Amino acid sequence: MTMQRTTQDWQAADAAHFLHPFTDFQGLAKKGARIIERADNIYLWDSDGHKILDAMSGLWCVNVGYGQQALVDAATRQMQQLPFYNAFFQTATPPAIELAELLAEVTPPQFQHVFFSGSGSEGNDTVVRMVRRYWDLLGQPQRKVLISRHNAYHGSTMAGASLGGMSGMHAQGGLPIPDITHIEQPYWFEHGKGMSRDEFGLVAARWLEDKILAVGPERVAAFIGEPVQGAGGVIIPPATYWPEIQRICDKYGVLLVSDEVICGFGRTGRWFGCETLGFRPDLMTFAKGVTSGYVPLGGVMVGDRIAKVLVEQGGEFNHGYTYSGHPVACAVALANIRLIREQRLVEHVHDDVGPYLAAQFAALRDHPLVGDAETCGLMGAILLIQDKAKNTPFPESREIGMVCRGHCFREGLIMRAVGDRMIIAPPLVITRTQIDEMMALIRRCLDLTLADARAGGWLS
Ligand code: PXG
Repeated sequence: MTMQRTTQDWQAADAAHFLHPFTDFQGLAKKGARIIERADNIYLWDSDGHKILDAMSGLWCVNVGYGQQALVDAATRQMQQLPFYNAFFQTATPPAIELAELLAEVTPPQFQHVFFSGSGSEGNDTVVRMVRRYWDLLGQPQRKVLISRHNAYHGSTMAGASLGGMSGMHAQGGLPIPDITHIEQPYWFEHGKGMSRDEFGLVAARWLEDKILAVGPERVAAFIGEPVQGAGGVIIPPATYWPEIQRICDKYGVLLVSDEVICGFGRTGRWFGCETLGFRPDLMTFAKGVTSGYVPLGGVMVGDRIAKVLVEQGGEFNHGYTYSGHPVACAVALANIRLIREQRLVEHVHDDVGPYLAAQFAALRDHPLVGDAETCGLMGAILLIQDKAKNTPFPESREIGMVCRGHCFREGLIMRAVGDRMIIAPPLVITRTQIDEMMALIRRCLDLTLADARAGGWLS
């Protein structure tokens, strides 16, 4: 029998041994980690018994919510029958084959093939290897350059972090790796002053054309982007942006890669973000929502243009992971995707809770701290602003987002802060009543933050 440990016991053991991702180790050791012990539906409970509404779906992944027995049963059955076998040496397992088949069904029609990885970062490493291999096979080995965007997030491996546009990540580890370059993000609030959103969308997309011409079109292999940037702060591009990106990629023969790690599996109100934002990628990275995070799984959907070359001209592709097509992960993904279908969760987001959340967010714009509030499906961002009339942001040193996030934690709500943007991405199973509950918490936390700002004289 294990001894019941207190929160302090957990925190001490955690500080002594566990190096957390993206964490100031010493700072956390002083403060003590928050220990999450159990979950159900859209709620978490910490080790002190506090109930918390998880408006971030774990880390953008628990699309079907917590406690779905069908996923647990699928994992249990598969672990009993065959917990592991690899897919390397001309072998395969039934769950991996069935999942490949089902993914071909739910993804856009150009996708009939999948390459499995264990995570989104690994998936993006596969993307880099695969697009360069594709151009090698076509006799254009000089096409090595991948273009991405500032403030993008594509993972934390060497290739993932290089594709990402987070300068703090590049600074640690000598990144980006060669032949990866970035353009500015399509963030209207920051870069689109004086333009309508639609005008700005075209301007931002044409930064890609400028970059292709600067690099030399014969050297550009691919462009990669998240349909809506997630970790960067839920940056929703203007409707004109992605169709123009598509046109430019087509014009120069550049491959188009959609990183669907967050946007995939219903998050935006369609199965994949590229369907909502209106473009037709050649490759799609996925992870997170494919299993609703119950077990790790990622991969890359490979469009027909590339699959044909890899299959017919390929020879051996010297790339793969021990857990490519892990049978337990694939069994859970199958149960998860079937559940999304049976419960019509994509339609639920598209027709019901997505529009409902959009209306609630629009109403937040009246709040004195809110400069903008926007959503795409079940992703949302609230921009906190110092002076609404003059559109002045808070000084960075104020860390207004962190102040608001502190209130959220205390009030029992998980809402993330990315700079001055407060972001949410709740589980797709959320109901209208639960959205009302979440919005009441959000308003309360905004009011508490406003009270701090007034008391501190931060409003100018
Ligand atoms: N692409 C995108 C678009 C992501 O959001 C990855 C790739 C990497 O996936 P893995 O499975 O390797 O983590 C992600 C991951 C945040 C946050 O702070 C977001 C992610 C991961 C960690 C933190 O919002 N997204």
